[in-house]
Amino acid sequence: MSISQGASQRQALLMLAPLLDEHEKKLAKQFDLVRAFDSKAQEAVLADRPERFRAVVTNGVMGVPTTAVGALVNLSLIAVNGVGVDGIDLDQVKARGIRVETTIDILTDAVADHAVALLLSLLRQVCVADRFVRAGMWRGGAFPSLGTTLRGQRVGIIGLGRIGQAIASRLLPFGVKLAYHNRNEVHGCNYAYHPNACSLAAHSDILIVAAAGGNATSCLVNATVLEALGAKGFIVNVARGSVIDEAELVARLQDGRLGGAALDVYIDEPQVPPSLFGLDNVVLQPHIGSATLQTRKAMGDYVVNAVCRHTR
Ligand code: 8YV
Repeated sequence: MSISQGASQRQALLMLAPLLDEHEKKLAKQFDLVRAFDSKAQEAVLADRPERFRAVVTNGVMGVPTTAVGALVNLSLIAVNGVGVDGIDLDQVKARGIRVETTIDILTDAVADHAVALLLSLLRQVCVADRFVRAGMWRGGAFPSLGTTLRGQRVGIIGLGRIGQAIASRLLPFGVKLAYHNRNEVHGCNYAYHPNACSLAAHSDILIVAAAGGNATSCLVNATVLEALGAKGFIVNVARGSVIDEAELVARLQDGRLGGAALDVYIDEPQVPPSLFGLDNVVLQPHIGSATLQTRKAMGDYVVNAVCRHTR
């Protein structure tokens, strides 16, 4: 075998989202990495021998657009650096027999930890108080408003999957009363089950959204649900922006029909409704639920192994 034959045997790997450097380096030893992180770059790649790709690496938000799956005629693996598959048309990939790997379980603890961090930040005004100190306002008098205790609150969790359950178990020691809404009642779970999000909201002081994104949950938290949560209600979203009617949420936070919100996710990331920026009753995060070094390393290891196993 000549050197040039050896080189040409390297497979091309399409990356629709980045991994940590160490993982990209590992993949680059074996594959010709072709990075296309935005729609323009994707269009160009798909116009240039798309049949060379057998595997795609992506993340939960990017998924793989249906047009890309259509063009990638030899695609047999989608490796998601995340757990969400709402950016993938599962019927389309199933019909083509394309395997989908996710980092299920690996990020559960990190996202659940962050949900609790967001909830406490919101109730105890951690970010507002931080801004108060940084602005030198403390010298002008004590911090003017009191926070809200978590103890004894009625917490409703929307989506009691792995992450929802991990959030629930972290909150129990705070002495909260837990209830949930889920597609189906979770067998063996003794938190109160509500068959719809509105009933859960009406019986909650705090709603935590941990449901998967996608058509089935699009705007599940709508005006009626937010109305039921009420003017003193708080909401935390670590799932997908699409699960909440974002325009309704923003309007209610602005005019006081909702107590407060802590958001890690938005409908059109990285766009965040600018009207939220001036509000003290919101905590805003740039989708970092799983973003600890340890978790991202474990996720990347899983993705690299999945790709290497599949393309051997
Ligand atoms: C991931 C996510 O970390 O798992 C998901 O679906 O949304 C995120 O928490 C994201 O995919 C980045 O890789």
